[in-house]
Amino acid sequence: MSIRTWALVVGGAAALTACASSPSEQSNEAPIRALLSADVMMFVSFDTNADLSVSADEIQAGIEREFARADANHDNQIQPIEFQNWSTLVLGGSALGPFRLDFDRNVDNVITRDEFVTEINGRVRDYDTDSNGALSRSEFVRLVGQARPPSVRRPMAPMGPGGMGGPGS
Ligand SMILES: [Ca+2]
Ligand SMILES: [Ca+2]
Ligand SMILES: [Ca+2]
Repeated sequence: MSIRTWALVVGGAAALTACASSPSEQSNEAPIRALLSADVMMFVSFDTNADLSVSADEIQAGIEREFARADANHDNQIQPIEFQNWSTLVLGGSALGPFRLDFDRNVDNVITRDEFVTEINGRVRDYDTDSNGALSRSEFVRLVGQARPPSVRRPMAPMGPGGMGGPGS
């Protein structure tokens, strides 16, 4: 699939997400499958060995790489302007999410390393439907009716055992 086509799929998914709250309306039709969040573009870029699977190691390395990319002034926090720049580069803009407040859970206007790691690992768990710790391409494609709106996140929980934790875990 060309990049152009792929972008259209993502754009279409954004439009469809708006009506995703009524799965019953789709009951007489084939399920709609789509990419639902711009974070897919980032996760695909984590596949450094190009085996089409994003392994746990690749995810950890990718999170570190993206945090470093975002933290342009190297103060170990992502300020709003830094997030905006990062979002434009990595997520293709701020239209699709994940959004800054998805990361900044305590709404103190900065995204700490822990907040960044926690949010991305949470997204990994959401995508990892077979819970094998790696993400395959098919796991990024969802039924629209199963979509979790980007702004609704489960409360931040302590990193669980076996979680792909941050540098301190
Ligand atoms: Ca890989
Ligand atoms: Ca910073
Ligand atoms: Ca914060």
